[in-house]
Amino acid sequence: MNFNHSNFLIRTIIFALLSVCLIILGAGCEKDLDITTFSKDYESYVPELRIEAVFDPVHPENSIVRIDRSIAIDDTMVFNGLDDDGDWAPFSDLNGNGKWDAGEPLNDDLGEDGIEGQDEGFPGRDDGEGNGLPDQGEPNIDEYDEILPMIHDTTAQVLVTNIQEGSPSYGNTIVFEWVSRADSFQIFKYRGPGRRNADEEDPEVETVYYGAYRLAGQDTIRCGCEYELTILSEKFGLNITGTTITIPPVEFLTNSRLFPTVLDEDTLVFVYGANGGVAWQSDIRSSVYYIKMEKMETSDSLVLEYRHPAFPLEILTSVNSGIPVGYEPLFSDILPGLYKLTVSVMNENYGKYFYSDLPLKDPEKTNLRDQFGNSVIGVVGSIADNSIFIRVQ
Ligand SMILES: [Ca+2]
Ligand SMILES: [Ca+2]
Ligand SMILES: [Ca+2]
Ligand SMILES: [Ca+2]
Repeated sequence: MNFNHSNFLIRTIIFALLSVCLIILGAGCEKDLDITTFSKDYESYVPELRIEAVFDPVHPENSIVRIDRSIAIDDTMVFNGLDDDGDWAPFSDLNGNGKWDAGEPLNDDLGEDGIEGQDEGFPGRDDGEGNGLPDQGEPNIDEYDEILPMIHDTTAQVLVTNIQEGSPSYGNTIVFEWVSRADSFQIFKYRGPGRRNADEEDPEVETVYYGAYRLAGQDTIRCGCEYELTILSEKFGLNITGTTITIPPVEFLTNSRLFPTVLDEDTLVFVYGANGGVAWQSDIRSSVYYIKMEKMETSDSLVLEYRHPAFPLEILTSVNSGIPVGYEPLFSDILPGLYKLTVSVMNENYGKYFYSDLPLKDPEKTNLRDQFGNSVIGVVGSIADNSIFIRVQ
């Protein structure tokens, strides 16, 4: 689930940044000017709610509703330049003289550019570097751990009602409850002299948790049902609704006339060095696929090989009576071994939101509306996954 949610915060902030940038561009300024010079121009920026509700009928417990507010770059409540969670590390004063000397590790005390001064002949130290104090721009200052809790809306009511007539749970309303560590994503930190040659350095990987609303109680999200999401936000005075139909996972086409394959129990078998591929068909309402290829290093360890979005292929779909068909080529350079291919399929609503260049509040991009009929940034949609094992030998 992480691929979509990990970008959520980033996109929320980028949205805020873009809003600010547009205002600044409108003021005709140069990029080097201090952004605070224009604080009057964007002090009227009003934070908005951004909602991402994604139902997973295959693993209902993975269904998630994120409710955050967008923020402006000058939001000094959120970006306060302080180390609010106490994980910032000053330089190591190895000789105990109370000041930073050449050769002493700077740790997080890298100055406002967040880069070590003498790195690759970079001229001198910048403001705040090695001063023993936390400064804005340094690692572990205003980082995700600190700012995420400040942008989450933890107080909303989140209700999901099955509005699919004939469904066993028609009319039932499911409650989603706030969970402070609902999911996580990973960030890669590049430190030290190799920072600008990131490819050469092994990054430090940090897991960042964020809060969201999760399924509570016994009821579940089903497949092929229409749901209405209702979000009551007292904080924003909004009553937001949207509907979506959950769609089933893809069905792999093994040994079909079009895609003859060798299937050994549940595993597709390919010959090393030969080109091949895996095909699947999916619900008529599918829009975007997301492919994840992992290698099984040991019996319980999967290592990500690659992942990317994909789309139904028109030609294959037309020869499949209009039922969407997707295809993932397996190239001849895939080394022998056991792999797991996971195909996630997004329904129309989620696909439009996830993969479109439209502005965030375009009524085509978001299917959420407030009580006044205005578009709300975000989506209610569904995603379902299915996996198949592949042996290259
Ligand atoms: Ca010293
Ligand atoms: Ca400092
Ligand atoms: Ca911190
Ligand atoms: Ca802070």
